[in-house]
Amino acid sequence: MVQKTSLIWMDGKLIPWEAATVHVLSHTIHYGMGAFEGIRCYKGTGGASAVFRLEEHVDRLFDSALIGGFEIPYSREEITEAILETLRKNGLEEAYIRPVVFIGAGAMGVLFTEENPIHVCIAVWSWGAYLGDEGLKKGIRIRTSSYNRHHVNVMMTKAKICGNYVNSVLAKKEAVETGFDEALMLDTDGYVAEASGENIFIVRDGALKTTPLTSILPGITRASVIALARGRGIPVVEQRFTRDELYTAEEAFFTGTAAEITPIREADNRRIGTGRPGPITLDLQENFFAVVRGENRKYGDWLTPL
Ligand code: PPE
Repeated sequence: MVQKTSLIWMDGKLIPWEAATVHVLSHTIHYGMGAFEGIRCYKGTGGASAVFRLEEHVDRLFDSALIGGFEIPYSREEITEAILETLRKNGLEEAYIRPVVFIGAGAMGVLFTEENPIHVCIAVWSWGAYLGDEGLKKGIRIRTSSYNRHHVNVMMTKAKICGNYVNSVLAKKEAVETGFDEALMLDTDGYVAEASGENIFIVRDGALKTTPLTSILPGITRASVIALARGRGIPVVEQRFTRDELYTAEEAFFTGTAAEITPIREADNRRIGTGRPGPITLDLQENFFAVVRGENRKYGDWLTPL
């Protein structure tokens, strides 16, 4: 169960956790139009906490709203400040941050109108390793989902729209119920797309390969890993690949705010590489955690101090 904190920011003010409730006729509950973000705040090695790539996450939230065709009734600066205030007032040094913008009660029917207010909430909580401590350390087992990832003209895949996640819920549930840790989702042409809540990388001949920004969410961790790898002299290509190319890869891993960098040790019951996190995955993991904890000045501008 999610660990309760004392306060949630709702429509401009911090209110008690229990008071952050919504009306059952909120449009988003029925039809799924809304947008959210997932952001992490880490405690730095020096003791001070900082939010990782806050500006990029706030920008993506506004992009999602623009794509969805609704307007966030606050500025980027106000949302940024609200996130920092919610963290400070809850006294969390490390947290997962969940801003959600949703369409409230008013008009019913698919079409929302000016009668439906746009609400914004920001909750924070402690969230450890998304796929378990052991998964983060030793790698996870994944299966190809029977569900495809969205076609680009069925859902707006560049947006983190609430309803897009019905597809993720179906895939994740199927994967877990059949004994796997996570679902690998193919695009509608049959190429590897992403996971239910993560982007994917494979390693071949010492180089990284990741899905191009076609039908996938443009992950901020993905972009960070590409920059980190290139900074360490590891070549990266953004190119479609098939599931058999994943099977024969030397290494593979998922990236995401929640999942961070999680190694994949097995796909569809086939061992990847040695079946243990490989050297490139471990190197990137180590460097990623050094960056988020403020140990690498080169990427200091990715951190917003609390
Ligand atoms: N693809 C999808 C579909 C996705 O949901 C995420 C984040 C990513 C890729 C990686 O994006 P980024 O976080 O910017 O690197 N998934 C979020 C929600 C997870 C959840 O279960 O809730 C997250 O990691 O916060």
